[in-house]
Amino acid sequence: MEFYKGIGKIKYEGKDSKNPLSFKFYNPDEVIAGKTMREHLKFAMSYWHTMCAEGTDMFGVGTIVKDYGETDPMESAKKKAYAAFELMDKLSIDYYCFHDRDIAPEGETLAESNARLDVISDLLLELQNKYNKKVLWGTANCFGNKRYMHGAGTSPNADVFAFAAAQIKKAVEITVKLGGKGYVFWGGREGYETLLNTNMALEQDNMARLMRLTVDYARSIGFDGDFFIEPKPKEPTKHQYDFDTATVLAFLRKYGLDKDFKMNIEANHATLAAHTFQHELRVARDNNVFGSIDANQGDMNLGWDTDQFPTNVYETALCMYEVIKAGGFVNGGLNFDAKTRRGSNTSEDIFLSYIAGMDAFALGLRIADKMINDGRIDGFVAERYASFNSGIGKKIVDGDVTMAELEAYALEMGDVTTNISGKQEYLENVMNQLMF
Ligand code: XUL
Ligand code: CO
Repeated sequence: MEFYKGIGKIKYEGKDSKNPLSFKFYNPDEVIAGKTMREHLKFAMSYWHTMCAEGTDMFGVGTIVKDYGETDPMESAKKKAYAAFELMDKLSIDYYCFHDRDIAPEGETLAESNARLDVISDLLLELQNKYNKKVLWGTANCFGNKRYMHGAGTSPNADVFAFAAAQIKKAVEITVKLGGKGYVFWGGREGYETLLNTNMALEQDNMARLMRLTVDYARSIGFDGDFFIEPKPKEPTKHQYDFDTATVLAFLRKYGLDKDFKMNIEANHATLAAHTFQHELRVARDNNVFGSIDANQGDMNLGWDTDQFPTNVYETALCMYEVIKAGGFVNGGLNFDAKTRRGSNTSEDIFLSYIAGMDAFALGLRIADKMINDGRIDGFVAERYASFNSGIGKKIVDGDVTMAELEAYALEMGDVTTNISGKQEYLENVMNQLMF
């Protein structure tokens, strides 16, 4: 059965093509800086948005039906799996990401939910082999069900903690079964609405306990991939504990979890935290915890997570610059945690959206490679800090100087006489020259 009728395999046709169902910039097998674009970008489909989300919002029902012609939820889940692989095949997307409840609907009991996951994961494994596709990462949806109204790992209710642990245990098992090399913790409702009813210290200690239990269990069943933590400052809770990369790093280090976790940086989460996407990537790279990316973009006029498909090439270029500088993806990749607008409600729109996102990142990769080969930006930064390569600067860096020696040096100088320009506008113009 074909789900996306009338849409064939999307091909690279180059930048002058007017065919909407073609790639203009993403040429999977083209080699850039020693690797194919496919290897650099490691695109992944998000199961929840693409296969499940029907365009509902706070004010209205869905605008696109995704039951795939079935009324029984398990039959619909099976069709969803077939449709997912047809879509990935047609778009040349090699990976997918899922929450447990995206692939198999929750049952009346945990045992029933687990049995459903067993059935669907058998089918997914069969389809992965048939189409040569892989899981990028798996995760557990510990936020949708009403039992998680006060959080999961940070719930004040120990029964909820236990239930979440059981759900995560199974999600890890399914991820391992499907060969996933990543497991994500996004703090669904791990945060608070008001401190008047919250024991923040206990909640954070408990979250760390849940993460430690998960890591130890996953390693015991042979998971050798990365755990990713996905920062977000707010939404759904007023204050999410995993506010941004710097906050998460402090948390991981406090609880001794920093060896097992890397970051999954989402563009729209960065901007919600009043950071740029590049800032979050840079903090991760500088601290050796860059792992994976949830590729999307927000709307700067709105204060929430709009999860739009990324089309801003300035952002994708600076993102891919950070990715290349970080040494590229290892177990991570570019997961399109993005959805079509509610008004873009056809299957064709889903394809057009992925094409837009993939082309934007392909352009980003091409430009990042140009930035690095051009060398002006890197050269400028190196030169800007050259005072630390010799003399007093080198002594500071080497830890080879005392406060008294620095004072003697400053007294001798009398005052600082030179400070070179930061040339921001010049560098922004270099970016434009490289981009256009
Ligand atoms: C929510 C979000 C999640 C995670 C996975 O903002 O980004 O979809 O990526 O749970
Ligand atoms: Co995300």
